[in-house]
Amino acid sequence: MGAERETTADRDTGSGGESGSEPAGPMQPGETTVDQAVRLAGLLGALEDTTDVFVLTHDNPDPDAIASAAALSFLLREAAGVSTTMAFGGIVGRAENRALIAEAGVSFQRMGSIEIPAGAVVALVDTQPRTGNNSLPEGRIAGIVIDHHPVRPETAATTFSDVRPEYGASCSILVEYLRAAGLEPDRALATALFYGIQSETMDLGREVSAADVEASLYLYPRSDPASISRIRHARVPASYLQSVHEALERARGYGGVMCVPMGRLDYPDLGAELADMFMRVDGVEWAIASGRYHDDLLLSVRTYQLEAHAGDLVRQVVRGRGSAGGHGMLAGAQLPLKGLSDAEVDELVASLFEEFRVVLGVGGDEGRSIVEPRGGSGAGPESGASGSAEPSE
Ligand SMILES: [Mn+2]
Repeated sequence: MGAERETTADRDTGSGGESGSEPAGPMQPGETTVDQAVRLAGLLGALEDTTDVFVLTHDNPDPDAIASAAALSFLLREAAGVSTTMAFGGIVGRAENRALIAEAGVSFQRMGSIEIPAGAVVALVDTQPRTGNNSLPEGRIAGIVIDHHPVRPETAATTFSDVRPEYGASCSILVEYLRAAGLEPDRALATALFYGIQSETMDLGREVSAADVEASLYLYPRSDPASISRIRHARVPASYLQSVHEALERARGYGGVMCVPMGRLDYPDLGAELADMFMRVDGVEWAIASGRYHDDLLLSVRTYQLEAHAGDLVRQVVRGRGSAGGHGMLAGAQLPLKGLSDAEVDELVASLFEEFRVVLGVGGDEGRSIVEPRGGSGAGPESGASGSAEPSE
């Protein structure tokens, strides 16, 4: 249990433990008032007489984490007059997420290049202490935790925690705080929060609660549609298509299970992005992508099966070999590879996928390819048998 950690690669950086301590059901539309006022008072009370708050998200933050951090920062500055610093470990790789940061006009410090000031209250958003997917230093206690992953026992040590596993996005929790505080998000923040919820819930189609819908309806008229469009349709480097190409070649389907063992990843959340891509294929119920980033093997798992407990499945397969976590329909894991030879890494990857297939009850065969080499007869476009190979245009 102590070794259990979450992936840093996924938007689904969930936590291990059981859900269940904090609040009951999702808040219904219009019900924001009493409970939320109490929570707001608790949150502000956790600041005591600090003037400095250090807002930390999980490593390699996704849109939900980025926008939630920006919202909490805004809330604490406006409602408590404190100064805030936002930070994360790892990198933001995905084109949409980079665009989000640019559009939101927010700036984050990178852990490793900055120390948390001794007197600052640390606020964790979209993650919890000791999950392994954030850069909260050993021994440092978080004062504030706001998250929607299953509650971790370590979270009990914080001065103020608000963990709502039934919510689809942390952003939706933050929206309730802003509303309770009577703070109107500006256009850029409303845009970021709106996009954070849509991205995390697959446009309100995955692990969504009434609160996520309500928050989205509140945010959309306050957001900038053109800005959302620039985020959604962010330009990608050509190398992204190279990765997609590689993924298409490597992917194997076994019944409704798509396995995508990648080599090295250009950035940590690429595996999650590719798993999402394969979930669009007809008949696919599960997508599992793996890839190496630095000295870790990252796994991303997606399913359409609402009660599938993807997080439990990944923990079961990974066991003592790394850390794993997630929600019901999306999960991830991280396995250290340091010291392993390339052959040993290949072996590990093969055995992980084999175990996934066994647990999911699909094929011992070689699986089916997703793409076939063009033109079985060798009549590809480059087979310039005839004289003039020059294209005439
Ligand atoms: Mn989240």
